[in-house]
Amino acid sequence: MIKALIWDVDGTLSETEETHRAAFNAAFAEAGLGWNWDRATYRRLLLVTGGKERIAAHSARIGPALPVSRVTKLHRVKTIHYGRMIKEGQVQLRPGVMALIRAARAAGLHQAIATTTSRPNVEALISATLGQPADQVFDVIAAGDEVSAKKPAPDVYQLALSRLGLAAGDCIAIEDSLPGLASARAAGLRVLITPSAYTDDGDFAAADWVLADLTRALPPQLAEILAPA
Ligand code: XBP
Ligand code: MG
Repeated sequence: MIKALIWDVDGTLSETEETHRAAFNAAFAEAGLGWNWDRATYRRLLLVTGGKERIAAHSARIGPALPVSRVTKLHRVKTIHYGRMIKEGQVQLRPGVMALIRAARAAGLHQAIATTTSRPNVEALISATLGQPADQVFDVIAAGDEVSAKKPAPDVYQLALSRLGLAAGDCIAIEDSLPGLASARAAGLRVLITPSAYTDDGDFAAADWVLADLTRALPPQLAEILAPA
């Protein structure tokens, strides 16, 4: 019996990674680092989950590795740029997302978020795209800055499940990436994948369902619950 949907954020609710990439580059320019991540570089770097971890991995690869304090400061500046860009209206929800959020709510399903990004970024995105505070749209929010191990570790999905008070078998995860798929599977959830601009080359054979986007026919188990009574 499906009792909840657990939503990934970046790439799933919205194509936000282009805005993250612009925010990273704005922080690097402000710091006079001379780094500029183009799309091909960023696609590769997205295999490292977490913005701080991504900056650290890049600096270690090109050397010299930046000290943790410098990485943390860069990421803090990046997050300020990201929030500003989102508030300026740079992104909207992916097709079918708002309709599914509403239909699931109407059908009495709980809705949660399980994301690698930080809580402030979730707040900025939901208020900019849905015009409401995130905790009025989602019953539970589990963010990357609340767990010690980010996706593909199961921690953030386990945190969402414990806050929902539900078993993994009662929930479906909606994701866009291989780290997200691995994380949700490791937490015991069934996974619906909607590949995004930066993950469209992924091998999602391990997913329970793969849809181009949420305007396509939903899995029957979900569609029948959402069908109007
Ligand atoms: C995707 C991520 C995040 C974002 C950048 O998160 O891996 O790191 O790329 O956000 P999701 P931060 O699990 O929602 O797909 O810089 O805040 O990490
Ligand atoms: Mg994602």
